[in-house]
Amino acid sequence: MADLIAEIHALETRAAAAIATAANSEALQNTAQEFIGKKGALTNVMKQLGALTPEERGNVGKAANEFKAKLEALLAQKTSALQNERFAKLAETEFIDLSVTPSPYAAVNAVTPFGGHIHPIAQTQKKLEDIFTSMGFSIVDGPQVEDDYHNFGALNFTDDHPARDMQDTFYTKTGYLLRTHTSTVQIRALERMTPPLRIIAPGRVFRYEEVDASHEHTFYQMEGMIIDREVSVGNLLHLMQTLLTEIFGRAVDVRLRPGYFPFVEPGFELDMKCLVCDGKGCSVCKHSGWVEVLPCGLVHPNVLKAAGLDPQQWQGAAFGLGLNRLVMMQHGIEDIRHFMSGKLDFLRQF
Ligand code: FA5
Repeated sequence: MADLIAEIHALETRAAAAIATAANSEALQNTAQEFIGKKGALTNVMKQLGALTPEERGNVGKAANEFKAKLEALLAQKTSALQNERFAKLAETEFIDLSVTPSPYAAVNAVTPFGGHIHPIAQTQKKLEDIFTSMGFSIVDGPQVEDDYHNFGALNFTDDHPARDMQDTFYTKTGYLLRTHTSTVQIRALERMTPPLRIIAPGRVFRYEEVDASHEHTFYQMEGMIIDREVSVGNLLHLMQTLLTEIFGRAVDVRLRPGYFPFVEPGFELDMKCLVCDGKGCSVCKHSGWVEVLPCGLVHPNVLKAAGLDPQQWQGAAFGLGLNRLVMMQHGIEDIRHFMSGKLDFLRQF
């Protein structure tokens, strides 16, 4: 019996030393297993109890229980000492200075701070606005939810006009629609301004459109209109040329074709040579080498009349620039869907 009790005391000395030198909680757990675990040293000692008298068994059992209780107390003490040590180290290495103003982009990209910037379409819109205001144009706006009169009726689309189908329209349940073009603002400007006038109207338009590389359901146009005593096709084409040369910083290849819009007469389609494929043919230009960007024409007398102007006294020219496509030409963007994708990798290039 005395041997077994001595063995328990020896275990106690070894265990206490192991606990004192344990470097982390894993080492502590191993020590606990080694001495008081199911297959540990104490269990081995207890296996020898069978050879003892009941009294001796009681004495050895008492020594074993005391050993176990001491060890558990030492383990608990060391665990809390190790934890305190760890927290003290963390407080040094992971110190956060709450008085420093954080970067607004820290959460977006913690590795490389990234400053937000203006969307490429808005950048070009701003550039165009500067060009036009320097030529005496005012910037005007109109609602995106419109009525039939401003989107179609006043623009010389009669009720059963087949050209209404040219622009697939989103209608609301209450008889309104999402404007399909910025030409609505021609009418809104004529209602509240007196000629002579020069306006541009950049804005968002919507079409119930099958989306592909060059067609979006939601895109941007910039309307332009001049009303004066004498306005000619020559004035209009000069304006278009100025606009494109200023934006691209050089002369770009364009072609002019007759185009039909009920609100202009004559009407033109001004196409740009596709700069995504340099006219060779791609999905943006539908393999034609040309992209429709700038339809235009002289304001139809019926539009002037609807606005209460005498077509004998006043003439007008107007254009409806497709902003997304112009920006695609500027930067060689091969798919219109990138603009609204929200992809930062795309946006960061501009
Ligand atoms: C119009 O919207 C006329 N209001 C333009 C106009 C104004 C003509 C003034 C004459 C006088 P159109 O539907 O062709 O026309 O659209 C004009 C431009 O918007 C197109 O040349 C094209 O660049 C762009 N566009 C048209 N549909 C889409 C679309 N689904 N996605 C992206 N761009 C489009």
